[in-house]
Amino acid sequence: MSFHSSTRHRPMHSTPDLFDSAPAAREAIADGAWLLRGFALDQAKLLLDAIQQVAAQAAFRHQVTPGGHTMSAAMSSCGQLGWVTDRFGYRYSEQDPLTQQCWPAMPPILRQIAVEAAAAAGYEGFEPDACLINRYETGAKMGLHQDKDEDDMDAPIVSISLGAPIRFLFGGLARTDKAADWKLEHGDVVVWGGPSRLFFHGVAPLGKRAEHPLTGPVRYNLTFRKVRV
Ligand SMILES: O=C(O)CCC(=O)C(=O)O
Repeated sequence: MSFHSSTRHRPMHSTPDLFDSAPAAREAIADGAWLLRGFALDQAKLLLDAIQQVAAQAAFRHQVTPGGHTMSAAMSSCGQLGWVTDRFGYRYSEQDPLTQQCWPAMPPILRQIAVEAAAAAGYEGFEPDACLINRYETGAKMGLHQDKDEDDMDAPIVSISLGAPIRFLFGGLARTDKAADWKLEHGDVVVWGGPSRLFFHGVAPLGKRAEHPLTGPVRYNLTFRKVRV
C-alpha cells in the first residue's frame, strides 16, 4: 500500500468528484494511514450508548497538561489502561485518578469495531488495551501532537468519529510538516500505523454550527491504542 496509489486522496477543500457515489472505500491519507468513510455508521448508535455507559463510571473531565493548560476536550477512558495527564506528565494509568478504581472494561462493541477497522486498513490482529474517549463541545480542539506514550509502536491507532463533524489535521513526522485537512463525519474511522504511526495530528476547533441529530452540537471521538507490548 502506498500513498501514491490509485486510492483517492480528497482533502476537504477539493470539489466532489464522480467517485463520491461509489461505495465506501478506504482512502489513503498518508503512507500507512487510511480514512474509512462511514465504516462505523451501522453501529454508531450502539457506540454512543456504550460511551454513556463508560461515562457513568468514569466521568468526562478536562485534564490539565504538565504545562498547566486545561484541555478543551473532555476525556474519559475504558479498557485496561486510560490516558491521563496532570502536572506530573502524560502517561497511561490502570486506575482512574478521579475514583482510584480501574477504568471500565472496554465494551465488546467498541473493541469489535476497532479490530475490524484495523483489519480493513491492513492491520490484522489489532488488540487494543486502551480506548481514550474525547468529547468536543463548540470551540473545543486538539492541537497537533504525536501519540507516543504507548510502548507498542507496531500497532496502529484506530480513531472513530461520532456526532458533529470536525476538521481533522494530519501532518508528518515533524510538527512543522504541512498538515492536510480532512472533514470527519459521524461514523468515519481513521487508522494510521507503520510509517505514519508517529505522524502529528489533531482537530480544528469544533465549529459553532457543527451538529448531528444524535448528539446535538457535540462530537465524540474514540481512539483505540495498544499500549503494552
Ligand atoms: O478527536 C480526534 O479526532 C483526534 C483525537 C486525538 O488526536 C487523540 O486522542 O490523540
